[in-house]
Amino acid sequence: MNEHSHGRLIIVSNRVAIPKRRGAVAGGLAVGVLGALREQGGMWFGWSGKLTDRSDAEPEIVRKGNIEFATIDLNEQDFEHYYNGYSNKVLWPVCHYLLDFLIYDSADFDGYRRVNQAFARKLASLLRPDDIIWVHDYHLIPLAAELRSAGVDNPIGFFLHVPFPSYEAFRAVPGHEFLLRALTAYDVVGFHTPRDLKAFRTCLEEPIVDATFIDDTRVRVGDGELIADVFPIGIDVDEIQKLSSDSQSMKTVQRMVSSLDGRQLLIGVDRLDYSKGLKLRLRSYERLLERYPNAQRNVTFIQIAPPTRTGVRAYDEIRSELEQTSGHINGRFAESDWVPIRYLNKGVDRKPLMGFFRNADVGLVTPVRDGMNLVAKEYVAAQDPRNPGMLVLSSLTGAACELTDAIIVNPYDRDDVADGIANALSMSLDERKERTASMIEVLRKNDITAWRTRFVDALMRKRVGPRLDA
Ligand code: ADQ
Repeated sequence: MNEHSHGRLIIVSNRVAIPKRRGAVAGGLAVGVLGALREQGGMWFGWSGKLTDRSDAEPEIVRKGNIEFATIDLNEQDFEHYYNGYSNKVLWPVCHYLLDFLIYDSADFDGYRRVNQAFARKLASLLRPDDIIWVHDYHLIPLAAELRSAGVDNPIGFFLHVPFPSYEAFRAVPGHEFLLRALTAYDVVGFHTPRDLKAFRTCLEEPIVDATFIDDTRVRVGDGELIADVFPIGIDVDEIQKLSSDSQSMKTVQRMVSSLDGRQLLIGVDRLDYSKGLKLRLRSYERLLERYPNAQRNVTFIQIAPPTRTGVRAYDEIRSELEQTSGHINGRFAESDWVPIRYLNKGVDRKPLMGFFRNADVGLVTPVRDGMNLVAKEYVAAQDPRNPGMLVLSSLTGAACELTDAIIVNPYDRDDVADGIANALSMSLDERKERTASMIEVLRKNDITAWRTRFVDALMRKRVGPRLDA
């Protein structure tokens, strides 16, 4: 615990994940944030997941242990514009450098601003003077500016879970000047990797905001000061190791293993999202079967990808594309006693999932762009240290900045990925052990506690710094 840890930690994110039962599937953000709140105590504020035709609903507050969950319902139209619209059809694709997926409507931008204003208004009434506020992700960029206009003077930090695009991509966003100015209303702005921070600096150099760099992480903005720094998100290594070894006695895990019939297993686990490079991954696997005929009959690829953001057209399309591609590959290579791809269009609970990871000879993590990618980290942590599998990791993920001992591949190059998989499948036990041990060391150093402690400490320093002297 750090020296300034009095006062509540207020987490704000689009969606609040109230834990219902143990082992339920959670997104990357939820896993990280719950860990932070349990340690520090405080409140998690955001959308309830429910839609309403009203727009004046009061927050509903539920307490569980040392955490209060304060949720608001969103007006159906607002949600469509703010979430499906500006957040996921503009910001998500641009942050992932996938500009072809950008679909803009000015009504979406209006909705995005409206929902941020509503979040600020409703949150402001729940705040106490010694709270520190930590805002998460691209849905809520304008929140600090809105809170400041509502008179909130507390330290406010922002963490971006997706990549930050360099100015050449960012300027394609209608409203990017507004977003950039809004980002400078925070006290601390955090990214996963040095590359994201560098990209953010390319935006601050533009004459949109009046920003001067004092050093690597401190930026003077007008007469205030902003910290922009790197805080790589991590995992709870011990928790994953325990889940993964405990899961070996589970029926689901044992049935999966015995169904392999001694074949080597490749595993991919992602939300069904075009940034995850799933179609290219299937094509790379097809290339493996072509180039390394020995792999035929001797490997099984399980891809687990539950649908998300249904109702956004690009997401519905990718779903049917993947069904087609996996069907095509299975049709081309399957035998009466072997199917090359098992494609599961649903989520799996956390414990058996870690058990699947432990039994997989190769973890395939090949997004065309990813802020961090926690699956890569979980896969490595879940391995049996006596006989670990190997991670094949896209160079375009944040995780590749840290897990340099994985087999790093370019997800756009199917030959490179196929060779990477073949290399992983045939790697000696000594080399696998050595690489895994050094990756585990990195995972422990930058674990989930380090992530939240470093961010919260940076934010706390703002409270004891100039703000109190003023
Ligand atoms: P996501 O894009 O959701 O997160 P990721 O980092 O891989 O991606 O986190 C996903 C989490 O959900 C992991 O804990 C994983 O185990 C779980 N999960 C994913 N698919 C699953 C499935 N099919 N079944 C069960 N569980 C599944 C965003 C950013 C990332 C960033 C995180 C955290 O896009 O780049 O790493 O936030 O900052």
